[in-house]
Amino acid sequence: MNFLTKILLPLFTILFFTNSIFAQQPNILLIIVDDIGVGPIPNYEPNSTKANMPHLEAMMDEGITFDNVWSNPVCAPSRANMLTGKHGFRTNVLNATDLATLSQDETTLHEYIEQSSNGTYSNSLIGKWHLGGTGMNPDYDYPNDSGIEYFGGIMGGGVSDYNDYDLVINGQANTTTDYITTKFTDLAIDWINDQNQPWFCWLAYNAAHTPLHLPPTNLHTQGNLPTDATSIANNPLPYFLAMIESIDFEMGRLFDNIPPSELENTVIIFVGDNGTSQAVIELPFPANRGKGSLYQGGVHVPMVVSGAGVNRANEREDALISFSDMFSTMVELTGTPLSQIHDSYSFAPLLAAQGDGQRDCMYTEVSSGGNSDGWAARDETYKYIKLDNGGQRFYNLIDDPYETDNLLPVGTLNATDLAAYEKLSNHFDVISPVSDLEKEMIGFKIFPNPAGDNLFLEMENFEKQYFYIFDISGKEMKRGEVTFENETISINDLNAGMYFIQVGGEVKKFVKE
Ligand SMILES: [Ca+2]
Repeated sequence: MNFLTKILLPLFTILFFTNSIFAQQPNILLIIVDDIGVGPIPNYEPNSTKANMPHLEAMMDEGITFDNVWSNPVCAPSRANMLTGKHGFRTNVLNATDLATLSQDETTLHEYIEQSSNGTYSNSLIGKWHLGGTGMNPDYDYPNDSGIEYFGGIMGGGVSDYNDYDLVINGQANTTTDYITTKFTDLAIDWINDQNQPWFCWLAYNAAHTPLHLPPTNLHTQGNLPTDATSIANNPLPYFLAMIESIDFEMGRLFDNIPPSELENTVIIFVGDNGTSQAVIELPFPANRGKGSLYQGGVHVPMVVSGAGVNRANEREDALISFSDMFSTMVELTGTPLSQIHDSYSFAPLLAAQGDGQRDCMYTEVSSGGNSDGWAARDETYKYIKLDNGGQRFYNLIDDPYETDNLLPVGTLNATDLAAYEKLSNHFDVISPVSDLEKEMIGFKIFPNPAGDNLFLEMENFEKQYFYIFDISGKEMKRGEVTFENETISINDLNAGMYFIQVGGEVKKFVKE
């Protein structure tokens, strides 16, 4: 690095990430795919059968391919992690059943961006929701009531038929027979082209979740396969690959339908929500170590980032990235500095320039009621798994990336292995209490909620600072100094409705009655 870039690069980084006036506020397109681990994705180890993905490979050529991204083992907890920046044991979204409901008390990424950008950004969630409102008496407003401005998609974890399903658009459900991957793309194209301000689009394809099937012929390269259930069950892999290819085809159509100047100002993130499922995962991942498991086949997922502000063409990045890190990263990309919040550490600086990631350790968990339940932690080299049934596993992922050689029992570990074991096996105890750093970030409580004429603010770590109250459009309604640990804020001049209060880096939602 020469003298000039040494001086200019930090300056540029500061301007880019702290002052949105200097950066044209980029649009953000977050593409989430379902049940696709690293195996079938081009340019990832292992070298198993690959889907044909020219549009993703073009993203790889222009951007960064991440090698150490960890999701949760199943869908809903992964989505909750991204949407809140918190691990599942804090939000209680730990499995993928209808009970995996995200409380509306949580501040979602969409709400946070709406507020932190003062309403500059519009937002949408298109495709799979799977975080509440399903069950016997479905609540089709649940996504919108969770802070999503525009919702168009499916409420639950999947559909029984990709050509026949209930599509919900902003609270209205209608049976739809358009091929679902194409339909979600159409909704995204329409919504993006309707925006006249910076936008954040969360596009969650339901492919390649079961049921495995053959997509329309023009969307894939797997040929004219038989479509009866027996043929699919006997040889499921090409159907899985065809479904992945249909996503890539539709991604290409989406990019082609965003005006070039708009696309140039868009950050595009492609990420898998959990590992490949048992029916189609290939060796060296054993079948019982795919989706649902804490092994690498369940949680090691592909991520590629390209577009506006991504200055590292055709590079690979081995920083440890946890799904919760999406939250602060997305917020930083919209121009608000947020290096860390909850369990979320921003990797936005890595998009602009090479550097060290923020993490030396990461965590994942699942609680689906089976023998695979438990948690896992890893650092750059080692991985520890703690099963709820008491079982423990400990691997060196550099020497043994497919976890074939359990280094335990403890008595057989060498000194280096033992130090790592002690650190990782304590990881849950380290993160489960509120950390000191987090106390600074989650510095206050509010009550009652809903509130009447007064809102009471209780500071946990008192220091003199300002509070700000915004309405749902992001308009500042009130500000003042917090001078005591217990502050009473008069809100009798606010109309009834939903508001946000911000103190320091933390935002909470409340309702004025
Ligand atoms: Ca999934």
